Amino acid sequence: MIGQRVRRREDPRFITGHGQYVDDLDLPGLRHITFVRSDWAHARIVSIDASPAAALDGVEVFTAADVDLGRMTIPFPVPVDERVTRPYLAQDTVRYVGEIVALVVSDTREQGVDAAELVAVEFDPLPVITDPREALRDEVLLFADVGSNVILHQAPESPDPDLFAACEVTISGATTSQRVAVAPIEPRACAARAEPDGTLTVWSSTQTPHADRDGLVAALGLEPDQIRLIAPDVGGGFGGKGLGVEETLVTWVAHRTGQTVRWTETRGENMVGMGHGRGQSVEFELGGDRDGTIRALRTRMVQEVGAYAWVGAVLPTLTGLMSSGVYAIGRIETSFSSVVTNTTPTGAYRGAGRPEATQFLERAVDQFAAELRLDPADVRRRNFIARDAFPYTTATGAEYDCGDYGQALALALQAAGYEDLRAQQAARRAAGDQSLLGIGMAVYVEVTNGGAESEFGEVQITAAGDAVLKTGSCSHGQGHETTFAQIVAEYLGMPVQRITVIKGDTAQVARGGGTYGSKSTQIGGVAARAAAEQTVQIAKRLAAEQLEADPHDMVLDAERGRFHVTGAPEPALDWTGLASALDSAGRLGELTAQNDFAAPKPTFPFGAHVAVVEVDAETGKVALARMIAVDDAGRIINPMIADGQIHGGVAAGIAQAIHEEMAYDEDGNPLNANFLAYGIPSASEFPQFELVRMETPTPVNPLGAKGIGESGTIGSTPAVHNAVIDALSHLGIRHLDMPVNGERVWRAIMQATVSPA
Ligand code: MCN
Repeated sequence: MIGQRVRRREDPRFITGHGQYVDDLDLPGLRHITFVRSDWAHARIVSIDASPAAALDGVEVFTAADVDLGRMTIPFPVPVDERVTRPYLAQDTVRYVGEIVALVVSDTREQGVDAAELVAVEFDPLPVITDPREALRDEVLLFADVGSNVILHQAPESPDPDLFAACEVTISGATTSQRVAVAPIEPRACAARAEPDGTLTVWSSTQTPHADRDGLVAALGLEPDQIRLIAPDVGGGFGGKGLGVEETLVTWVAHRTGQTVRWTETRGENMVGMGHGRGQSVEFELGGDRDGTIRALRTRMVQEVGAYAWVGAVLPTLTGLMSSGVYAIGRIETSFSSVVTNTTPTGAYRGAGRPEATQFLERAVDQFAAELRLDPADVRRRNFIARDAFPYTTATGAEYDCGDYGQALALALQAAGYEDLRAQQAARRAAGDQSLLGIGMAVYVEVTNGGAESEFGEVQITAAGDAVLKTGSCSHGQGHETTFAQIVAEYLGMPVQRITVIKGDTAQVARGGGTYGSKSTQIGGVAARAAAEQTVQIAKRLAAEQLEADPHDMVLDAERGRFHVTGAPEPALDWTGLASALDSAGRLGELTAQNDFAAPKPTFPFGAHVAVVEVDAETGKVALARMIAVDDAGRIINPMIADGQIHGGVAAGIAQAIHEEMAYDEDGNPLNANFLAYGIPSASEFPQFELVRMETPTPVNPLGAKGIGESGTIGSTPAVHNAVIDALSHLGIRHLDMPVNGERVWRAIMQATVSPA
């Protein structure tokens, strides 16, 4: 089963409208929660008058004064001053448009919207700061008592003033990985019900049910068995779904009032309320020899945190770790400052910290090649970490497991027809063609299961001889109901159809880390495999009892799912027969196994992306003509699903390069917090992606699998970015910010100093 293109088993449910999302749940006595959010980016709250709203029939209003929750904790330890963490409801100051000021409980959603409009908040505006580089100057402070907007800073203890002393050529430049919206098609939603026995049932559109349950019990001062948290179908998370202030407040209301309540985000609310992605700028210096050998790199990163410390604050640590990319660079110094501004807090978004590294490094390598007048592919090849150098530790301390970066680039360039494309480019330039051809490449390595976490899996055989897998991973679009069933099927010797995958319910799955960091297959999948193997061992012993044979002689014929003595296919017992015999004897419970797989290390997927663009010299419009992607995630469980993951990731990466940006005006008003103004692309904006298979199994886990969920996002952005600048390189253009399209490109062409001739 492993390696087969099995169709996603979950899709018939989704495409026929039978998915069950939080907002679909039919909950008796349900009341609705509406949040009153600030439309000021920075202001003192002078007063809140909730009485007109509370006068409406059945409406209750809660403000900070009513809620005894303290401050929201970040899901993992982040060394920041507690004063920069977020209060659940704004207390005396709001610090971004979208911050929650009050919450309304009502019988209907419509009444909630009306009531929210009646909550009268008097604001006294304060100076606003939205630009992180200006925020660095600390002229306008978000937290006066803290005294600085820089909430986290890391730099080498003793920076080397001679880092580039041995370099013949040193270039410097900058990239900005602009702020983007996570924009899952199902916005966030949470429902909570107070049960008669005093416990709570919570349904949440989340990636991490067990961690959310733990966060909720900590916030409410309860015990783990007092909250059951269920993630039903989840319509995309992309790194951004987990326990936030809203889910905690919804649960608090149910706990406090004994009611059943639900909140479902609107799109406009999602665009300002859900943590934004990226928001990092990098200044770099890269030096080396005239032949293209890279010797030293220095980066200074500025990370936008938004108004309160959240996951975004620590993303530069991952960027720093991955700064060497696929290259053997002898000396690297990185530093970063994470700064608060009057904007939505930033958090994880597909790639989370690693795309930023590839984005600056692949620009820097192109710039270095341009300076030396060398082919960018040649410069890359000269500097790759050799395929026989693994395991390899970079100058930043990342321990790469395995890779073959030269082969990935070779496959991508071959599929693209690189030499031919360069010839076409030269011909168009010579002919003065208005459609400028650009070829961009990016070779990347990223880290998945970066925290070397563990995961839980449990296999149970049912009375009918089918299997149930309970996994701590929490698929929210990735197709685990198919791929994890394939893994279990492989080791049980059972058809995929006979395996049910249960996830996302703390009452049914003993423990779990959830799904993020593209870690599920390499830990959850491995735990599932181990639990299946253990179940087979138990089954051999139990089948031997039934067949009156020596357990050491028993084998499983995995093709047919039957147990028999080695070398003697009859008598045999299949799963159905064994389960039925054990069930009759009241011993079915023995046919089960649990496993916690603790990964010894992270894994490092890699690949090469090539983009071909056409830029209209008169308008600056960028059209992506071709996108070639080689993504190596070790051994692939299901190539069809892996391809789908690459498609989604590549689409998101291209979108950042040429379409998307969350923009604010100088007063901190979001300018495009809806799908009319925000450039979220649809399939019609993309060419057919050209995927090339490459599999280098990792030695880190017995499946040989690395993560694939984020890879597409990582190589594609700089490949497209490089392609657009490559199209304009003959005009002397060496730098353009993303999203690189339209007016920005047109202006650069207008201001270009080099004539095409
Ligand atoms: N897979 C495989 N062979 C491999 C690796 C993975 O067949 N060597 C399959 C897996 O079994 C799984 C899928 O590909 O069905 C993704 O697996 P994996 O790379 O292990 O990643 P996770 O399941 O942990 O998913 C997380 C990752 C992340 S971090 C983001 S963000 C993201 C992504 O997945 N968000 C997504 N893909 C998404 N896809 C959808 N539809 N929706 C999201 O929100």
